[in-house]
Formats: sequence, C-alpha cells, structure tokens
Amino acid sequence: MPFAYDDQNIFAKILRGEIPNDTVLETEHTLAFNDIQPQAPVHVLVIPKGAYVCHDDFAANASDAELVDFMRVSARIVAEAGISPGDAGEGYRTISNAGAHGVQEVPHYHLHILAGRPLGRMLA
Ligand code: D5M
Repeated sequence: MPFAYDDQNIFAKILRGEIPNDTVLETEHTLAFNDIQPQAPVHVLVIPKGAYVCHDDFAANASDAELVDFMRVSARIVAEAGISPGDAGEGYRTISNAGAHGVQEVPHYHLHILAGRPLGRMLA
C-alpha cells in the first residue's frame, strides 16, 4: 500500500516557506535545520525535500539522486560539527522515528543527528 503523505505537516510547511527554520545546510534535494526542542548541544534534523513519510518510504521510493544527496548532507553536517570519530571527534547518534511505535511526531521523513554530550545507552 502506498504511503499517505499529509502535506499539512510542519516540515512540509517549512519546505514551502510558510514557517521559518534555522537552516544549517540546504541542497537541491535536502534541507538540514536545527531542532526547535534540542535534546543535545548538537541536534540537527535532515529532511528530504520530497514528500516521504518515513525511512522505508524514502529508502524504497526516492530517486538515487535524492538518496545520495540526503546521505552526503548528513555526512557534511557531521563533518562541519567536528563530531566524526573519523576525525577524532566525540561521536554522535542518528535516529529516525517511524509510525506509532516509533513515536514519530512529524510525518515527514527526518533523520535526527545528536551530539555534544554522552548520549547514554539507548536502543528502546
Ligand atoms: O521528532 C520531531 C522533531 O521535530 C522534534 O524533535 C521536534 C522537532 N520540531 C517540531 N517542529 C519543529 C520546527 N518548527 N522546527 C524545528 N524542529 C521542529 P519525531 O522524530 O517526529 O518524534
């Protein structure tokens, strides 16, 4: 069954320029901005500009160009924040909540990038 995308969700409004955001990085297919309720010193959300509901919708249905751009933007956020273990940074966590059990609040696919403090053991 195809995903039902609600174009009134808050990230759709951000993408249409109807409400402001604190942009970190923008490319042709992807927008990254600071979370309005940060859970860590670094808390960036990366979203595709296309209308995808959650991770598996995006991963299954986005174009190669969208997928690559999204991943490269996420890498640039990490690099520019200086948090990559590859650059001797302190590390980070990526999270993507999906659906009811994933406790997804905004039904537009997004990747959380959290860093800047020890994040604790968290798998559920
Ligand atoms: O998380 C949704 C996240 O979106 C949550 O951390 C708050 C954030 N949020 C909500 N509205 C805004 C605006 N307007 N700007 C920036 N960040 C926002 P979820 O994974 O869906 O539970």
